[in-house]
Amino acid sequence: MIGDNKIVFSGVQPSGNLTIGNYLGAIKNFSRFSEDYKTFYCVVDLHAITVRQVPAELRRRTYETLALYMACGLDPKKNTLFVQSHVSAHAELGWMLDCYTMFGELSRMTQFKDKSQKHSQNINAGLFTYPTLMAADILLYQTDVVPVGVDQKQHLELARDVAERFNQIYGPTFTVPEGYMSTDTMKIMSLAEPTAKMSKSDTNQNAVVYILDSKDDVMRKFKKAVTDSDACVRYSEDKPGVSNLMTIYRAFTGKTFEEIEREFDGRGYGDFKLAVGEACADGLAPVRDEFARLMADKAHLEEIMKAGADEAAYYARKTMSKVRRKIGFVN
Ligand code: AQP
Repeated sequence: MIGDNKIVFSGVQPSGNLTIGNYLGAIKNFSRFSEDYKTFYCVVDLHAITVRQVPAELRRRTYETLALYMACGLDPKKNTLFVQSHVSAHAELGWMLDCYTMFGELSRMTQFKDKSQKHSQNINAGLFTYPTLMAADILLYQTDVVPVGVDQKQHLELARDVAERFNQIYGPTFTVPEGYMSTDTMKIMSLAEPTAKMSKSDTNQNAVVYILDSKDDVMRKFKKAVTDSDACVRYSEDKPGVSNLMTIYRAFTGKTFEEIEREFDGRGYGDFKLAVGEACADGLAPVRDEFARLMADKAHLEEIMKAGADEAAYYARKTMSKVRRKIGFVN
């Protein structure tokens, strides 16, 4: 708690162009907490380098991710917006928590297994200890609630386990965080392979809708989206393509699955895909416009980063001095 307010922390990696999965699964939910919680939203650049990044692109995407946070409705006056590498306590606590995390626990993480397969030439130690750095991000701010997509559930469980282990050894030190996963949009799937998560690093451009895609691109991608052969708009586990499009349509229109099924009863997939594309492009248009406006003033973005990092560092210092004392480091 800070004052009377519970604490919220979340982050997004500047590891590619952000997708509607990142938007619907995470960022769009962030602003729900702005009024009644103390919120920290971070651009997690330290996490991004677990996969090789082109330096100029990493720098540009760090600005872009911050601008997207704001374009998606996060007011820097109500939310602490900052860049992870600007607050050195993240890396410092990350190392300490490595020493309270078991090799076996990290070996079980599905993201590590997936990413090791995808990046078999670069299975670095950071990729392996990624979840401990994420635990440090969260525990540093004594976070109560972490809004994330369902793909991060396993990492969040690990953060809870590490916090409980540390508290058991040294007495109450960290708040044990809860996840917040919006049931509506927990996992948006690839348009080309609807049993796989939509991911910003997917190399198939038709599989992924980016927040900043033009309307033409959005429409084209939905037109090509993989469905099935029974030409019936119905939500069902054995219809992953259609169900994924219904989830996206519901998120942008607020309609229920029953309403969507009625709306497209007896109509082909062509009409349906067109409607999903329209709803998505229209929903993203204001974000795109605001993003362009914000990116035109880099100095302003830098001021926000700086103020956010100063504030985050203030709270991080409090946790770090407690942790150092408990572990037995000389002050
Ligand atoms: N497809 C998705 N559906 C719902 N939520 C999603 N998130 C990501 N993809 C989906 C959520 O977005 C937040 C930020 O994700 P991240 O940048 O930390 O990394 P990620 O989960 O690894 O996302 P990507 O897009 O798959 O990135 P790459 O390709 O770089 O690995 C998280 O809360 C995540 O749950």
